[in-house]
Amino acid sequence: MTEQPPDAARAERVSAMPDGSTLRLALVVGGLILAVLLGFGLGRLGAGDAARAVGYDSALADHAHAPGTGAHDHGADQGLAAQATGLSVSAGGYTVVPSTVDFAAGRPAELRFQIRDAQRRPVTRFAVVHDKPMHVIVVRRDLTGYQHLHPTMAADGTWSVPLTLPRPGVWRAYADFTALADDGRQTAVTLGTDLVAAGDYQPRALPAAATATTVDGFAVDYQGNPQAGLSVPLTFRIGTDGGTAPLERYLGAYGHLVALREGDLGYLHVHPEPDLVDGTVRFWLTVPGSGRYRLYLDFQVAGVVRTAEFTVDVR
Ligand SMILES: [Cu+2]
Repeated sequence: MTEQPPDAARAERVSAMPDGSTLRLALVVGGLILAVLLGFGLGRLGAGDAARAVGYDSALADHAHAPGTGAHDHGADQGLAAQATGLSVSAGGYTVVPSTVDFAAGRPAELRFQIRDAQRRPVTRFAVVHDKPMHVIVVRRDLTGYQHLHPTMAADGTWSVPLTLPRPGVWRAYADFTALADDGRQTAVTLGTDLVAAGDYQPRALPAAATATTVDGFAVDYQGNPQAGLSVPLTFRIGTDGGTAPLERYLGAYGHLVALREGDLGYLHVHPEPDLVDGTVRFWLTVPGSGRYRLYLDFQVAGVVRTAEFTVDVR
């Protein structure tokens, strides 16, 4: 006996009944009503919702960029960009599997992990995005101790990078990558896993919101007003000796900006413009909702990368 799809089997049973024609009519009418209701429901979804509902992978696929291009053009996927990531060890069919999550505070160690696919196989093919196939961000639960690392991959797909967690506490490590599937499909994912440094955790309060700060003698400030659900430009100026510091490209762009959300450490992608604007570096940031966020701007001057941090209060 050949297998039939459930619908065909049901239709056959129905037509075998004495008053099959009446039932068939009822089924056809019911199906029409269902189709109308479904169409109505889909029509009510916003553009971003529709992209999430149907085209998640394809919408993300254009997130990968050729080596060194740095810039992003994401006019069409701001619904996606508005979602915080890095909240889960699994997303998009990929899972981060750390070798160990236990670290001794202040002692140099190594962070090692694999990315596994839905069949639990280690992933070994990644697209180069911002000059690197893998970006790792590490930060403590209170949003202090930010580190931006680039691990190297062994042939078996194990990534490793030296890591010191300087103070006790629970830390979050984010793996930000674009996986290449066998069929060439690209999936941009940020996965998050907690790391632990046992000891006396003394959390620090998040600094008050400010648009200016100083790091190693560089005065860094930004203009722009982040708003929930909107892609908003943030323009950073790095000042030195009364002028604008000569920024150098770092990882294919004049700056790298990461935004993390207070409360759940949600990770936001931020997209830089490729060129300086009057000596400033501009990003487009979409925050998914009100709340406080910590911004981390990596910039390079005279071959040295520094990080400027800001608290943003989005109402
Ligand atoms: Cu990176």
